[in-house]
Amino acid sequence: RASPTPTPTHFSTTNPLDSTIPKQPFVIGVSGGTASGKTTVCDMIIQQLHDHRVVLVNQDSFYRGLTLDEMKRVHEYNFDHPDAFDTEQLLECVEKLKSGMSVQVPIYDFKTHQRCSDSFRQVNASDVIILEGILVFHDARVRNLMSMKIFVDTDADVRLARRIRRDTVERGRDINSVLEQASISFLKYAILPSVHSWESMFFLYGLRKFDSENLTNFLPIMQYAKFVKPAFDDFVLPSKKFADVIIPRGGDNHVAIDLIVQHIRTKLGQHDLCKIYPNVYVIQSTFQI
Ligand code: UZR
Ligand code: MG
Repeated sequence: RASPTPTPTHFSTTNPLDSTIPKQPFVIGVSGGTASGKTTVCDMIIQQLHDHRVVLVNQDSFYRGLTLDEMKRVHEYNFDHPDAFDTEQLLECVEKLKSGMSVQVPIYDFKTHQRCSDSFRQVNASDVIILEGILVFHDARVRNLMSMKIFVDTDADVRLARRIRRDTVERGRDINSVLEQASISFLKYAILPSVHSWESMFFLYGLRKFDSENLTNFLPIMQYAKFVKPAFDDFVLPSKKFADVIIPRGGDNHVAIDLIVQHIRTKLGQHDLCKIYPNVYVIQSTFQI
């Protein structure tokens, strides 16, 4: 899958300051519950590290495409379980990036639940690799490739509200009426704990008709109650203990992001002395003789 790339210069011995230590990209893992603000945090880090080459790899890209049978029963498919991802492929991809190779990352379509069969996203070797996703801390082998692990910690009700909005915008589901009818705290405390089946959900909403239109409207909430929330409790939250840094309030926490960026800069400066890329060594001013 990886394209044949020339041996990266960071393994070359032409660096006058340091010819022995092979330089490796700085791999950052960013985890947290759905709609916690992972992508926002990553974007902010990338923006602030503008003078380094940074690439973002999403765990989402490694969702397995659904089979025909799974597609027929898509409302019963658990997208929040570790098995929903091709972790072997993700591991191989991050290992290659870490060793300075460029890779082809699959493209996953959230609307069709399929992978794009004929195109990939080319991700080039870089100074910093950010790996983002709900379960990037789950597999120890993936975790061990990370130089820094960040957990974005945002309240569940805030995440649910964002998640419903995002589902509406991205998948054209008419859930606004639901949000107008029921406040988020009502959903959290009254509805979600008592939802055990589609029928009880409809009963709680005073809906007698179990028709396809209602089904579409309630799919994001049903998925949240049945799979997203339990999987968060079972897999995402326990992986928080592996984090080096926990960011409360996600992208709103500018102080935390500033601190993280400073740390990355220090680390890159410390053990690299020079920037890994571009292919010509740039001696940083502080080390110039
Ligand atoms: P983030 N997901 C989908 O909704 N459809 C898919 O085809 C694949 C995944 C959702 C998944 C999970 N849950 O909670 C979320 N469902 O994507 C993870 N249901 O993405 O971290 O950006 O929220
Ligand atoms: Mg995301």
